[in-house]
Amino acid sequence: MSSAQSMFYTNDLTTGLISPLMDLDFADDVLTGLALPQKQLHAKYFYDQQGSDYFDQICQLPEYYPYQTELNLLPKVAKELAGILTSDCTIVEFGAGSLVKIKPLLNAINSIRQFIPIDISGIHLEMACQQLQTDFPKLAVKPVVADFCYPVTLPAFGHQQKIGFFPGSTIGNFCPAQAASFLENARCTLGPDSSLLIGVDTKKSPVYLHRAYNDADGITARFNRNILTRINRELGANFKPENFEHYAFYNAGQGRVEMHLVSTAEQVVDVFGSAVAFAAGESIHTENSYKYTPDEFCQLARSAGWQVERTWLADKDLFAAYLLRNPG
Ligand code: AVJ
Repeated sequence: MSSAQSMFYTNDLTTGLISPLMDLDFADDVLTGLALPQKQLHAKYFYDQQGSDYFDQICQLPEYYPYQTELNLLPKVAKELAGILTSDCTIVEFGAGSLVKIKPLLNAINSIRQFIPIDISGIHLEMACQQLQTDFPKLAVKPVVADFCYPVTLPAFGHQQKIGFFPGSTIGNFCPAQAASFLENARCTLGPDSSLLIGVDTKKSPVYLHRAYNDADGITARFNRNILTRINRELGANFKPENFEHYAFYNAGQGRVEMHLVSTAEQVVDVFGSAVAFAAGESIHTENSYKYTPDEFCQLARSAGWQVERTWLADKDLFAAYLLRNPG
């Protein structure tokens, strides 16, 4: 799969970015997902430019606790890491987004020489990198536009110590088996003696979770529906986003928040030349957001060959950060 994907990517030597030429994977994934008995779309497709902007707005919502909770925890984590990471090092961030969470680490850890942010949203990443470079002029910033669901080829590291950084509970978008294979891939990408600092949302009251994914201003609903607008624009579909309702709930059996778009009427949508029929009340499953108790997450990390060095729990156990170490 990784070789098929790399066919559509090219190295842009002027910016150092790797950018997609044409997204046939997207068309293929959408048509395959909409043909399943439970229609589904992969959550990574939320993040076009508009979707990345909506996500930034979600992070400012009082209901969406994971963002601010993790951000408040990071200075403490960074201070402890500064004591461990004493030789020159490279940080690789998976799903780097707006590059806010790397700042507490850069402020506290003087030995970081190089920063490699990986994100699927190219323009968003490029703009964030320009800002970061202004704030940290001596840091070598080497952005990579890529889908980290596949193994990613990184720019040369040199012989520096390597640290992966995967904040935001983005790992929650993967089902546990995919999360384990992501962790294994990351371990291979980062190599022997590397570490991974990862932020993971905890299990908690379903009422609290429900509020976080059903904000009063309806920003999460807009974020959810934007995936249809994107499919219309990029794949020539004719979804009417207003004919789909945002529906998010905690599925306790699976330990995940699910987001769906529910068709408010019987309708047929043209997608890339295919007629996709919806019954009234039928849904498209657009996202899973798995939550892990510390025990569950430590077990998952160990199953992927990592040692758990340190666990930090935020206020009221609302969020967790883990420092993993690759022994091999
Ligand atoms: C960025 C995947 C961690 O699952 O909480 C926010 C995305 N979805 N509100 C999450 C999201 C709805 C978020 N992640």
